[in-house]
Amino acid sequence: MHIIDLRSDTVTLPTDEMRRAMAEAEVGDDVSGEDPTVNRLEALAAAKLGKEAALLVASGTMSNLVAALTHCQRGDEMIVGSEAHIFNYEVGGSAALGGIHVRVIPNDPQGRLPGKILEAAIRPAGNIHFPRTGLICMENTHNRCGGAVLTPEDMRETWEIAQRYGIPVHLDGARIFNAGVFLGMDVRELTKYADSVSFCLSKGLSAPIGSVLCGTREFISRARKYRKMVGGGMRQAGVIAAPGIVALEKMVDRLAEDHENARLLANGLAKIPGIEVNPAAVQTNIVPVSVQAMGAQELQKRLGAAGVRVSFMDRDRLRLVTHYGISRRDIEDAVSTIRRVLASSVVAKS
Ligand code: TLP
Repeated sequence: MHIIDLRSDTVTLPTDEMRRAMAEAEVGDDVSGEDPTVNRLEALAAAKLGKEAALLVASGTMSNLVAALTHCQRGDEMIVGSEAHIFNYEVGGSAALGGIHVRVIPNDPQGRLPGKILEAAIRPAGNIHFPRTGLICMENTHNRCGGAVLTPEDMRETWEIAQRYGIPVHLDGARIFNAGVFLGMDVRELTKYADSVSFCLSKGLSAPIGSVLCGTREFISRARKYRKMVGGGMRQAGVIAAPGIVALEKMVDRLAEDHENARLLANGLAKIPGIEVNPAAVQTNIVPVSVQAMGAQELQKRLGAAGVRVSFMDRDRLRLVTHYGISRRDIEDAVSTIRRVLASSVVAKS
């Protein structure tokens, strides 16, 4: 059976060029700053993100954790959106490992932090009872908000509030290049509204491993120490950096194809009774689907058995993600399989 894997863009496999780059990479001990390929990737990433310096880390989760540890002190409070990946899917690492108190405010459906609510959540200085607000986190594109894109104006609003109170801003830009491609804009138009930015090489950009944390030279040199502390100091990491360079140089523009496939998928799914999807809300490569016919977990199981793998969001929501390796034909096949599985479930019920 041909499996169509729409669980995540994390399932992408490295391209042939990436595999060759890994095999041929010039390497050295990166803990001592001696891996030329890692150094090249970090310089390239910093330039593309419009920051002074960058740090290769093992994963997006590690990148966000290292950013939080570098910005905050123990007992500080970090403001995140209720739908943020940092809050929902990172095992509570900043609290468990950094002693950082997480303050959650509701995201709006687009993944923004509503200005008035954000401002009200910032702790006034000088009161002995309060933790210090040490960091504000944004996410773009926004995973749990269906791959929604924050515009430069959205990000500027949060940034200006943070600036007014002297609070640093971290951007979880795991899929920031999807946002740039959607907006037809250089990502630096977005990243200029954050002090630090994390982005992932191993999602839509298809590299096998790695994320990069970017910021000022001073911030990154402190972050380097925290990366070591959490066990993320890698040695001949050039074999990871080499496909990352290919990802940044060759795989960004093609994200448009994933966005087009996601729209095709959403339009196809919208015509199927028993599920609900809003094609107009699909901006990038993530398609969230509300399930009415049965529990989301049950539908996920039935689709998996029929060869379409999707991911579970919550009791009545599934998520489908398009990526490198998924063709237009796969989308058409997935839609007809989903239609068939739902139709047979309805028949079985009656
Ligand atoms: N997201 C994964 C899962 O963890 C849910 C996915 O399949 O989408 N920030 C954002 C916005 C992310 O979507 C992810 C991964 C991360 C950070 C963490 O990256 P990794 O998986 O490399 O630790």
